[in-house]
Parts: sequence; structure tokens; C-alpha cells
Amino acid sequence: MRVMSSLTLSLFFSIICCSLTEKLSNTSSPNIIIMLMDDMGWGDLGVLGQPSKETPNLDAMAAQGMLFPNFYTANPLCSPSRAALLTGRLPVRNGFYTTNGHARNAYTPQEIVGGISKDEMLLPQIMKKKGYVSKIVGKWHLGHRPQYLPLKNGFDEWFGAPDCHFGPYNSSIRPNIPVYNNSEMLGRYYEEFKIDRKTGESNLTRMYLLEGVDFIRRQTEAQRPFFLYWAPDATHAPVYASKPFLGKSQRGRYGDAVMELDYSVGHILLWLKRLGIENDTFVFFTSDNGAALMSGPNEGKHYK
Ligand SMILES: [Ca+2]
Repeated sequence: MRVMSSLTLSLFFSIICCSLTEKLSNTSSPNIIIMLMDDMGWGDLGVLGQPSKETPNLDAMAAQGMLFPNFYTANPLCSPSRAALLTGRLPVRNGFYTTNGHARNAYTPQEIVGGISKDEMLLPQIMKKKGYVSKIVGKWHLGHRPQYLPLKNGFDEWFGAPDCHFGPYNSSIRPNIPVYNNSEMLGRYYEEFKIDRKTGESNLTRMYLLEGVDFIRRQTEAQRPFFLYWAPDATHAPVYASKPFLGKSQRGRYGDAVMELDYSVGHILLWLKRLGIENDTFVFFTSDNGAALMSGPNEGKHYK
């Protein structure tokens, strides 16, 4: 019950890929995928009225699944929203609350040394008791010190970063955000993991897609139920997309990022079909908070 309450608390809309039919009764442990976008607004999808209709995969997913237009995130900011999703508890209880200006862990850049309490029970910890294998791909944002990282909080695997991809920073005074593969730091944003601030080009969404698909394939082959928490951050400022998507949207660079995410969602759903697990897998798609002006085509410069 705690699982469901956390989902209903945090989703402003959700789409269930598989039908709630007799198929589910055939398995006691359906796979669960939560696709959590970063700062993506509800109005960015064709199914919810975006006129350029550049999200065909998500629109199709909505048509085949269920929409929950009255579910809301627990907070309009990354960390408390994510903490609420993963704990099922309101920000004021899970320790991530208020706004940037008065934050206690509510936004976790390098300067904030707090993180998720060890007393909190996260979704992957609950699912582990039922034999699930869990992976987070992308942004964590519940604390960057070693004791707060995903593998210390129930996840079996992680590919991504503890914080936002803000930067580039001066590496000697304020280092760029690290990128991890499990407990191994692979490099840093803007250094080994390129994000071109001028062109908006980055392959990060592509990497996150491949990591997610690889995890799904491995767990399916091993016949283990899995929980994939897929949390790319391409729609968080500074927005980025890979070369095949840059310049393709009618909505500028932000739209390019949305198009690549939509493509990635479609690709993940395709793999569920290829692997024959589309009817044994719940797929939820949502955003951690609503649209941010700073993520727009001009990064908020028209809205001062
Ligand atoms: Ca966010």
C-alpha cells in the first residue's frame, strides 16, 4: 500500500503501459518502470494539448494506457518531489522541504551536505523484499555524500549523477558534477561527459536510454522482476539533446530535448515488446515538477 500511495501522491499524470487485465494475475511481481522527467511541464505533450504534436510515442502510450490528470507532485522542486516519490512521504516528513531560499535539503547543489535519512524506506528497499532488482538511471538528487547515494538506499545499480548538470564550473574551486556507474565515479559533466552550452549538444539522454535498455534486457534474461527508475534530466536547464535531434523541433532546443525523450520512451516500450514482457510491466511516465522558465528556449531571458 505504501508503494501505491507514493505513486498516487507524486504523479501528475501516469500512463500504465500494460492493461489491468488477467495478465497481471498471472504474475505476482510485475516489473515496474518509473520514467521521471525533470522540469517537464504537463503541456509539453501532444496528448495534453501541445499543438506541435512532437511526442508521438508518449501520445500513443497515453492512448493505449491510462491518464491520471489529477495526480500531483508533492513539491514544485526537484529534490523534495523525488524524495516524496521514492518514500511515499510528504516533504515535511521526509526531510526535503521548502523552497530554494529556505531549503533544508530541498535543493542539493554541492554546498548542501545533507541527504536522505537512513530512517526513510525507499521504493527499491520495499521491492527488494519481494525479490526485485532495482536500478536508477540519471539524476538522484537526494544527497551527494557517500552515505546518501542510491546504492546505500536500496538500489542495486546506478548510472547517473547525484545532482543537476549545472555548470561548467571552475574545477579547482567548484568541481563539475560527477557521473557514476554504481559506486565508481566515471568522470564529470562537461569534462568526460560533454554538454556543449553553446550548441546544446550532449549524448547523455542516449546514454541513459542504453543503460535502461541494458538493465531491462539483463533482468528479463535472468527472469528477475525489476524496478527501473529512469530519470533523465535533459529538460532541466541547461537543456540538451543529441545531434540527431538538435534543430528538429518547432519549439527550439527545449523541444529537441522533449523529442529525444519521447523517442527514448518509445524505444524502451519497443524493447518490452521484443522481450515479451509488455504485459508484465507497469510503465509510469511523469515529471518531478512543472515547467521551469529557466529551461525554455531562451532560458527565461524573456521573462525577467
Ligand atoms: Ca525538477
